[in-house]
Amino acid sequence: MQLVIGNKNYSSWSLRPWLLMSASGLAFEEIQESLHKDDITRRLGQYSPTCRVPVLIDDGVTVWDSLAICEYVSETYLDGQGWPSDRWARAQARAVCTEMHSGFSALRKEMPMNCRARRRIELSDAAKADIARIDAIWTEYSSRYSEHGPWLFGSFSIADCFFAPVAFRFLTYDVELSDSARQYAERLRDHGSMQHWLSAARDEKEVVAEDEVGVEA
Ligand SMILES: N[C@@H](CCC(=O)N[C@@H](CS)C(=O)NCC(=O)O)C(=O)O
Repeated sequence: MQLVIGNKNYSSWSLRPWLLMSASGLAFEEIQESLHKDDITRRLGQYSPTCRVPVLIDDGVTVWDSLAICEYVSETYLDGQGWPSDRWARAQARAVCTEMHSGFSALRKEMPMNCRARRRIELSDAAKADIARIDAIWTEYSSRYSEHGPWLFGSFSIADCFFAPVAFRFLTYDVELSDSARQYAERLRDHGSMQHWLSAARDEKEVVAEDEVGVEA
């Protein structure tokens, strides 16, 4: 099984399925493609019709899009354990993932993932509203399911993977959070697989200018 990803420092969508697969102990080969604009459509187009990463290649089948990959991996290799086992928790986990997948555009645009950097930026009201909503999600679910484990829905799930890039963003741009949301972000960043990703991101030398925003903090 191969997972095509972008630069670890910048590729927020790649981090999601990579984290699920890594945290679950699955064996897979990483193929890394630069997100530098040079020839990007051809390079990424070798793997997916969308010319985007991540892409999973398994047994001759190609799956593109981070959520579709996580669903496939959970169903094929984790006996469905990528999602919470309780039906209500599972529905809510899917709801927050799809909210993340299709929303938070101000946060995404103004705060590109840039794991190794520490920056100061001015945020729009829309980005502040996105942060407040994420804080509310992290606070609500990490407390509601706390007796089942330390993650958003108790056990580690796809929902944690979907918010993992945001945890890195909040560190990069030094975003202030409520105590419970900050504690959840710290737990996520301290996860062994997240630390592996971060250390590889720090070792990367390439700079993708579009994703470098703000002033050095
Ligand atoms: N909805 C897609 C988004 C994938 C995406 O936008 N990936 C970015 C990298 S993080 C990309 O491939 N960008 C290439 C480009 O913009 O040309 C997913 O969930 O996988």
